[in-house]
Amino acid sequence: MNRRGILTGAAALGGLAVSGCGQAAAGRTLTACDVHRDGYPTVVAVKWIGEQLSQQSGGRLSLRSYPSAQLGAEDDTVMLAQSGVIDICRVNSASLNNAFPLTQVLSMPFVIENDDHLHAVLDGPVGAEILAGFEARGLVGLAIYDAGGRCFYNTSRPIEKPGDLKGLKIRVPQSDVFIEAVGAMGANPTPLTVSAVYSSLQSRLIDGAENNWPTFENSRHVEVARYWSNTRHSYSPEFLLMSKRSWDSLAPGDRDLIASLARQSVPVMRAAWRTTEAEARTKALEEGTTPIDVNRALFSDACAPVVARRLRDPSLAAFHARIRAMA
Ligand code: BDP
Repeated sequence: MNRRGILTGAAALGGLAVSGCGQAAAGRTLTACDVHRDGYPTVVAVKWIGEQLSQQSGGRLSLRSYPSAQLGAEDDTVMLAQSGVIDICRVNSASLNNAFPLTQVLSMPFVIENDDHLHAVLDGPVGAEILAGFEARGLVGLAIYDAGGRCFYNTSRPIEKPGDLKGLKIRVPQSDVFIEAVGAMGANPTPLTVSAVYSSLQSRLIDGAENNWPTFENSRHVEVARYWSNTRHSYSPEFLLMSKRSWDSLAPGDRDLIASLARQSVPVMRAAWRTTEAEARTKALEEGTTPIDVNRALFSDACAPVVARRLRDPSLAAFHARIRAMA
């Protein structure tokens, strides 16, 4: 992690903790962070949890949300949560892939077919087992949220088949799964934080990226990258994680309340997601995005060898088989 980033985030929270001391008798304020701006469905869902938490605890517990990457990039905030500096972080599965291998199965290319398939997987035992896996590593898995299907977009030309990506520098999250998959589909994968994508597209450091409609439109990548290819190559979902240290410091009844609110926030998030995704798509098309239909099977075939290599890990293979059986 960037040391300056840790210090800035920790200093901001240190200030909060000091002011929080004065409120000790009044209650406890949990910190929650997100890289997306206020109004994005993940931020909406976590704020909903906060409102319910204040109400249902009679003001003893509350939640303060830090959107727009104020507390750092996603992998940094995961470490801050593990060490108890941040209480709750919302991050994409991609930023967990390297450190928490089980999450790879949800980020892999072409493992999930569509939203219904994603929901069946996340709402069933697979989702629960993956969430439970964080406990041994200083975190508590609270919920998994939608992130839609990720697609390629670029500044240069229509991408219809994997070969068209050849020579293009495509930004990917800092995840080996994404680096391998995007490379297998023909592009030069370029790992960067999501906050760096807009300026990197503008300066032509990269030719494109891959993400969902809301990130493309909300983060204004739409202004620079005109060609959108409907690959939906990954449904890499969002994780809501709590610091195990914070969790352990709460009374059992308060833990149950947070766990239950996190579960109830899933339909809240999905409702916001459906509207936001549709609106983002409409706005992007109005702003001049050229949508390109693709044959998904060609992209999936290109990824097959890298998926097969990952599935040499028997625990990943077992999860992958269960997920595919639900497709
Ligand atoms: C978005 C996720 C966000 C990730 C971003 C990325 O919501 O958490 O940071 O993708 O590509 O879809 O890094």
